[in-house]
Amino acid sequence: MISNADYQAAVAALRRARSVAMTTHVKPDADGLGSAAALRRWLLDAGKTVDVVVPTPVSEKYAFLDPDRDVKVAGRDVDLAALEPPDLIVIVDTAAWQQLEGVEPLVAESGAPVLAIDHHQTVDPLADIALVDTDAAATVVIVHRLLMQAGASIDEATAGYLFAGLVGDTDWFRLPNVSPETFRLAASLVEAGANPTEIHARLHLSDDLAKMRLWGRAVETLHPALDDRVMVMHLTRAMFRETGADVGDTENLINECMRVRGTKVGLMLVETEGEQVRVSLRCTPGLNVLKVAEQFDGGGHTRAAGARATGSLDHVEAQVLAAVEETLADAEEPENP
Ligand SMILES: [Mn+2]
Repeated sequence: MISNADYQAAVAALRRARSVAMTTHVKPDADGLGSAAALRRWLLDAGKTVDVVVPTPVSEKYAFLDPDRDVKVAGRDVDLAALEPPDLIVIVDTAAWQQLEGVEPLVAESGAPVLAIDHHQTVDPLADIALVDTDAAATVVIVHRLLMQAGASIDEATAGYLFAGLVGDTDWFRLPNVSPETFRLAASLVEAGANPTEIHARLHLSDDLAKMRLWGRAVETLHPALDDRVMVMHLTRAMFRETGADVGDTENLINECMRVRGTKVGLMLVETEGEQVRVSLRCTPGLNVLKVAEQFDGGGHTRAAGARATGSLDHVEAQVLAAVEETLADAEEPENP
């Protein structure tokens, strides 16, 4: 829960700042970009200077969340060392250093106060003001509350940005993070002009063939582990090379693991540069894969978490499965009387 006083403090900090730099996590998603776009629109309206700098490139399907083509990628479009220090830094949809690789200098070295708006479990002490509500289905839910507190009006564009974040993080209201509040917010955003059909088409009917081919290759690697309770997927560097797909094309791919009947834990392993492997985990209700990710210095949510590890795919798989087995055993332990 976030207190009213916290919202007031955040609104006051935003009002005070003449220049604001905003950022979100690596592999920016609809929630992070939608949150940033909504806040940016409000701040620009108030006559402020706003820079949105993200750690890694933005997938083309999210271009509608950056209509002015204003979002810059750190290191590629902007040299953080040369950036004029802003009056305030706003981080949306993460509060974890690990998710900010590439924009740490902005957050750590500019000397400006930091406002973090997030709904993830992992909260590093990086913010002066933290609006963190792990019960919120998406960061846009918190951003919407903040805009309401500030007396901002939700116009058609802003409604679309917030709606995109909401459906992105709830997978179109299918995940257990939804509540009556989620649907009430969705209804009010549609009333304000958000167009679900159009947003669905932008987000989901815009894949390129390279991505579809990568997904086909990835699905072929699916194999069960730990008595069929875990479904594992491997992505090698060669698959990216051969299909022409990029890492951004793996977003939501892990959900394919969970489609196999009886699967309790989905594990996707992606080979990246060097001997690095990106580990993504999903699980059914009642299990906790965040505990697994944390053993590898990762983070996320109870049922959707991630980390990085070093070694071959098979080596990392064995290590992660050992941790998953503990989690499964914990969950199966009978409750104490
Ligand atoms: Mn989110």
